[in-house]
Amino acid sequence: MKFTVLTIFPEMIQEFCAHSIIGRGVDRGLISVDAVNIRDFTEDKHLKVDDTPYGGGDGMVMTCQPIFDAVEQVKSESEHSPKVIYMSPQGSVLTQGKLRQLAEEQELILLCGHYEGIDERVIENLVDEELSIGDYVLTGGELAAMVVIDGVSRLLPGVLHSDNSSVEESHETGLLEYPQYTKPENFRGMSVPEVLLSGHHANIEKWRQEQMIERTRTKRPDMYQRAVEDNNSIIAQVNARIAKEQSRARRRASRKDK
Ligand code: 4G4
Repeated sequence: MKFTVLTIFPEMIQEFCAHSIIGRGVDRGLISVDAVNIRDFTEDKHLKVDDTPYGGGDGMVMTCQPIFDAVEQVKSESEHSPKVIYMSPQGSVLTQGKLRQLAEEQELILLCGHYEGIDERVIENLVDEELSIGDYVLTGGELAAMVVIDGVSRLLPGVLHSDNSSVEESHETGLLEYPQYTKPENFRGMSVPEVLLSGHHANIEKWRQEQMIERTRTKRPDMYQRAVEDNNSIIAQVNARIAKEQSRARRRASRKDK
């Protein structure tokens, strides 16, 4: 997967992509990230990339010329006719499903805005998709682009470890992940749930499923509601088990009565 990021702060992108799992993916040749400086394309003699808004108002707007030239140059050098994605608060909100969709592409151009945003003619004529990482405002699109690079990259084969289908869980199941613990068994008097130390795999699995449901219900009621409506298989499994245990308990109680 190749990401080309159009930005006035290429160092932010380069720095981010040199580290951790993304950095390793780059080193292994699984990801490539090209941070292109929009300012390198300006024809303005003072290297300006912004101007005052028509109609008046606060702040500055990024101008068409350097962005059109940058996008045209990047596209002309590519064999894959990459989609241009504009990171903006006006975009559709990013989801795990959208990341999975983007991970199918061979190359993406991520356009980062600053100031009050970009001249609308860029959005109308160059941008294929407007994406937001959430309903809040940032000073620039770079952090949002880094979120996309990170979220897409971890879905690519070989970036995390051998099989990333297993790491996809929480959003594949439509539920939150179960809690995790590691050594030591006792830290400042806080212990690890007994069942996890038992080695009883069926009970551990049961406990984890119950935790996923309970956590989702309390921490993300919106997500839980969706899961119930979608006949979530884990919820169905746990409910069936509870029903079975209850009917067994009732039979035991009625035997004692006789
Ligand atoms: C486009 C228009 C993305 C881009 C205006 C970018 C939040 C997100 C920007 C702006 C961004 C997001 C300067 C307000 C850059 N903020 N939620 N800022 N602003 O994905």
